Amino acid sequence: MAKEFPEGFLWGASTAAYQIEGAVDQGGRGVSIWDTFSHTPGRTANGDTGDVACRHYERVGEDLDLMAELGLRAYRFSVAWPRVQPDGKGSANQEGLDFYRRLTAGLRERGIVPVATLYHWDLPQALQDEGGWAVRETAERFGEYVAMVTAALGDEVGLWITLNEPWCSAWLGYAIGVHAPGLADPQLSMRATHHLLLAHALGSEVVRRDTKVPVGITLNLAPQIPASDHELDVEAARKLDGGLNRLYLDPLFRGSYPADVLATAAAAGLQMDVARDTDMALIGRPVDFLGVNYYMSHVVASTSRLGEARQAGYVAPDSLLGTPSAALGVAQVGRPWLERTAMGWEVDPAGLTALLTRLSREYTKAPLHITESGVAVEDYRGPDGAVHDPRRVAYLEAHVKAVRDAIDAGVDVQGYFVWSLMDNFEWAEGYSKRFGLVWTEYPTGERARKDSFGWYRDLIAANALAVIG
Ligand code: IFM
Repeated sequence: MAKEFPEGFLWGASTAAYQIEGAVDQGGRGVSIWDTFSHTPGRTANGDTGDVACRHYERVGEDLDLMAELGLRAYRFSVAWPRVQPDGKGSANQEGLDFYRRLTAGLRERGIVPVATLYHWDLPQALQDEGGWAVRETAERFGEYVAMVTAALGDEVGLWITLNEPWCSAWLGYAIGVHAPGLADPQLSMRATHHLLLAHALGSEVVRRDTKVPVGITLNLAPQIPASDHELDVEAARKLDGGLNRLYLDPLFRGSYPADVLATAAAAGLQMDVARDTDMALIGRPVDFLGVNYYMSHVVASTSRLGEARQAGYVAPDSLLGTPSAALGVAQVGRPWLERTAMGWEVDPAGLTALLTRLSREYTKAPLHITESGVAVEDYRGPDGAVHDPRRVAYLEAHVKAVRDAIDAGVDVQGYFVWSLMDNFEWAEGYSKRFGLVWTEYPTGERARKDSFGWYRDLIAANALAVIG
């Protein structure tokens, strides 16, 4: 039985500039923190960099045609700040803006709504040299950069997204150090968190001033499920929910940082010491929509109850010594009965329905867009050139169904964007992980449609899931 989606539902696919464009030294582009990071020995798998990536900068016409063939209603891309403003300050680089003008015009000609993310992790290196997101000036510079982009693209874009996944920028970049700029100082992550949220607020003001287009932010959110209903496990899950989800949702939708998260941070010697009261009012201004990137949920146990968690069938790490989790007294435990992706992430479509209903119940009635959902699979291209990826089709089908369940429960979900249109540079994992509907042949950049491409094309054409189990 087919189940239809609301008319006008935005079926899309997502990418990000550094992951696909390549051409890092063309068109007047400046150096980004990811150029520096990926060129530092030992930082990425196989020493991979985004220098060439998918050659999207040169193959943009072919990619637009692929999107049209797929029947996409929307395409989410990101604008590379160092292409537009090579040093993160000073005048705009018209050649960089022209690239995004051509891309946006090409989308419109094909009837595809452009959805533009203004920051997807590629900070100009020159701003990093002055402190990056750990300093307030970067948020102020972001507002100026946004004005350059809106002056060029303005109302041609259908949805503006200020930031992609600020948690990753702040914590993977400044505390855990596995993303650019590769620092290991959690106090800087606290400051980066605040300045990223401030940048979102300042950037949103500019979009509102210069366009009539809806503006929002994209967060990576993941339910943290207690391993049992014991109060210690419930408390452990609440701690991780605080650090990953509420640290961003509360300021955006309630205008303040959650008190329990600040208290946990303070106990670890970390302070939110750069937030000004006037900032919070700005950050808490309503968004027009919220972008949700969903890949997984986690089960969380108190470290004092790992034995009980094992007895209940969870897989618990043998030693947490020296990990941030140990300091917090919490541990994420595995569910061996769940499928895992090539990234090692547990597959839990029901977690998406739970997340969407929670957002609507606790945080916002603004429209939600799933701005990323997808899976890395160990794809293989056969001698005939075909890529059969039934696991990706099953994954996407289950997650689209989970979205449909949320809509049935009354949640206003207006779009679903597959991560990703094509295989690309998966950050610290380099080119070793493939998320695409389209296979990228490295390093030539040749494209090949995977089976999931045909599956998604048919879904979009029908605006319905063929079978609802
Ligand atoms: O590739 C990333 C993307 O850049 C941000 N969200 C998660 C994806 C998969 O890891």
